[in-house]
Amino acid sequence: MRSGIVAIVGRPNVGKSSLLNALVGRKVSIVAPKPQTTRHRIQGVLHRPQGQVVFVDTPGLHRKAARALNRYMNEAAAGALQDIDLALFVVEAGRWTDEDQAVLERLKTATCPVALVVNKVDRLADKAGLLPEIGKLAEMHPYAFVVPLSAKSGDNLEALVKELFARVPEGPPLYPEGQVAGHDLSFTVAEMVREKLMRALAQELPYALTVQTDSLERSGTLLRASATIWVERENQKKIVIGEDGVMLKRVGGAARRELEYLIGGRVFLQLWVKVKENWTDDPQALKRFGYRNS
Ligand SMILES: Nc1nc2c(ncn2[C@@H]2O[C@H](COP(=O)(O)OP(=O)(O)OP(=O)(O)O)[C@@H](O)[C@H]2O)c(=O)[nH]1
Ligand SMILES: [Mg+2]
Repeated sequence: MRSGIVAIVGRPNVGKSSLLNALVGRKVSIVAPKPQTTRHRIQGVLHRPQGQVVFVDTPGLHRKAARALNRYMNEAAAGALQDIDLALFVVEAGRWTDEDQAVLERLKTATCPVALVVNKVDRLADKAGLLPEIGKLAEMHPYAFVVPLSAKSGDNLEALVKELFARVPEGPPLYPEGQVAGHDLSFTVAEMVREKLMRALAQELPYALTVQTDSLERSGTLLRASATIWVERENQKKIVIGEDGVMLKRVGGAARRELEYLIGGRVFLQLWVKVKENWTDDPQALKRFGYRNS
């Protein structure tokens, strides 16, 4: 049996979480079109007859980290590079930015081998440019291997899985058979609500909120959950609730439906909105809301 730990790193929005979900075959990490969606290290497990790969999805490494929440996210991502077998550096096909360069500089100091994943190849209008692009990217660092793929369509995903199992060491499984996510249902509920908020709310508001599950109660196939959406100001609370509660209903409905699909049972979800001023830059509040590195 083979087993190993593989961290998925890169700048925000390149498709790290999408890749994790595609690899493990289930949504264990939330995905949104906006950058800085993932805020924690998220583990997902790929089970195959030949062994197990534990992936660690990470927040996108970013440079303008003025607030304590952003510093936490960057630390969470950088901290994932320790004690692992391989780092997957994810970039977007046809797009190399200064932020990608900054991630590469950081990876050059890592002690683990680094492989390059060129994601979103489905978006390329001109596929003929891909091969020369890969050639150029491959020259930038002695990567363990380079795989172009699409996390969205699944194109070439198996090539990556094959490379991974060729590199992870022999060892006992790290997770019990059948367990795909490293976190519990309480975290899933909070993240699902946050994903729907990220998708429903415009501009900056998603960055000013966090979600905490307050209670979970399972009876048979029914799950009763209650969660609080924390924002920084009263006017943000108004927007999250919406006129006549329309926004909150929409977000709650979307989260409930996906949770029902996930657990294969009925979900009763109650949402509250509260204000904690300036929480994104308040170390005490961050800890209280579960943003703890160590
Ligand atoms: N066309 C296309 N879109 C993709 C692909 N992979 C991811 N996306 C989209 O890219 C956006 C960002 O995806 P995420 O998986 O959330 O990206 P991320 O790197 O985890 O982002 P952060 O958590 O913010 O760092 C979403 O809109 C995805 O649907 C892909 O292979 N092809
Ligand atoms: Mg992500």
